[in-house]
Amino acid sequence: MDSYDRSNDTVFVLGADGYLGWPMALRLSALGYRVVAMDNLSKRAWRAEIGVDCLNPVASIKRRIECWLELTGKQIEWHQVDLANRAALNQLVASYHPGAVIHFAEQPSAPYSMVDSDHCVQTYVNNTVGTLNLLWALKRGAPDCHLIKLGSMGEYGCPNIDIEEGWLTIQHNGRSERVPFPKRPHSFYHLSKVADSENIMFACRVWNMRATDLNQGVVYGIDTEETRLHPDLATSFHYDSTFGTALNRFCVQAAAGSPLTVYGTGGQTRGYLNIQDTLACILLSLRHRPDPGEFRVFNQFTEQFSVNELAQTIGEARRECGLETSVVHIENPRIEAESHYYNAKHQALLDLGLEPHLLNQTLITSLIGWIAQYLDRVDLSALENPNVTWASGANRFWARQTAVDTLAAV
Ligand code: USQ
Repeated sequence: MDSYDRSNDTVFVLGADGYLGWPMALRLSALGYRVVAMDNLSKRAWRAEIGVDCLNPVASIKRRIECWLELTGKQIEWHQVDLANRAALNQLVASYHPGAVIHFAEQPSAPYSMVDSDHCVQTYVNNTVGTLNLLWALKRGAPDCHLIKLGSMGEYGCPNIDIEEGWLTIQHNGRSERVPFPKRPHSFYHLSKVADSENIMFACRVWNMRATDLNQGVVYGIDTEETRLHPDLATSFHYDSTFGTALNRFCVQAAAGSPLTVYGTGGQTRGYLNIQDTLACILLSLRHRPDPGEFRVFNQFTEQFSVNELAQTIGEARRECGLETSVVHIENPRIEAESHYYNAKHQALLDLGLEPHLLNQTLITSLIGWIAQYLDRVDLSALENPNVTWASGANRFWARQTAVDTLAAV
């Protein structure tokens, strides 16, 4: 691992219009990196497809960048590009020679990938082909570049043994080998991330590339130092059952006075982290590069909770404010273990200096306070039962699709 602090280097942020990509682009720009932001804006189209907007109004990417320039005098260079477009990608890599690429540009929702065969294939192609195109473009135009790829803790699934950080040493017939930790993911979305991990590992092995695969847990929160400077710099906050993640969604349900929708018995345990720690982890990875040929894996989360524990913590935070929250256990739309062993290691980023922002009642109360200002934008039906089930394989966003079609026709 070499230490790396060339903050005048060019860094690509792929998926820069998303929940995490946008705050990351701002943070890097604030620190003085030359930031080249790219996105194909597909998340905005998927949002229109499911028919539920973000909780907060989200400025266009052009307005976001303009607002950042007005406030700070700092420029973020912008390219609307799809990673499926190999020629465009090759050209961008060849002309900028990035020192690092941070790759968020994937379809991020497990339920979306389980809607039907069309959504599954779309997710798989978007994620894996995009990453393959990126690997080939880097091999050709910037072979020394550090690829930082957002993977997922869900790639591992819930094995009955401790989850290591990427690797496992096994003994077999008297011999020993260090192998990638076995993966048993929760959805086709997570499977697409497993395929990415394999492809990146292969590229490091055969082309001597350097990469960090960040197996990230469920991210929550909204505020970063930069996004709070102006409403047009805010990141997008999803609360629907397709793109909203558990804790963010529960906080909106609590703010709206709706019951927290625990799927099944609620023993499902996952790793969680604050959005501020996402930025910190990626910066630590950026500043401590792997060696050429090294495929490095970090488990990127700070705490683990069951869904029941999350609901309970939110209930306690509300009680502190004199408010009551109810919880409803609904039939689990996913096929996943609801009671299982879970102990995932997450030491590597702490060793690099991560100082976690842990979940507490003050944080939940402040998040709910932020949510409250947008309650008139909440689509209450999106807080209720999810409309994608793992078993069906023929789900549709029917109810809301009609509304979007009508809008499109106006
Ligand atoms: N869950 C509920 N009620 C809800 C929503 C979710 O009980 O209203 C449960 C789910 O069944 C699941 C757990 O909460 O057991 C987490 O679900 P989630 O929707 O918050 O997260 P998930 O689908 O796993 O995916 C999210 C992000 C994904 C990221 C992943 C990290 O969408 O991009 O990769 O978190 S991880 O969970 O570690 O795989």
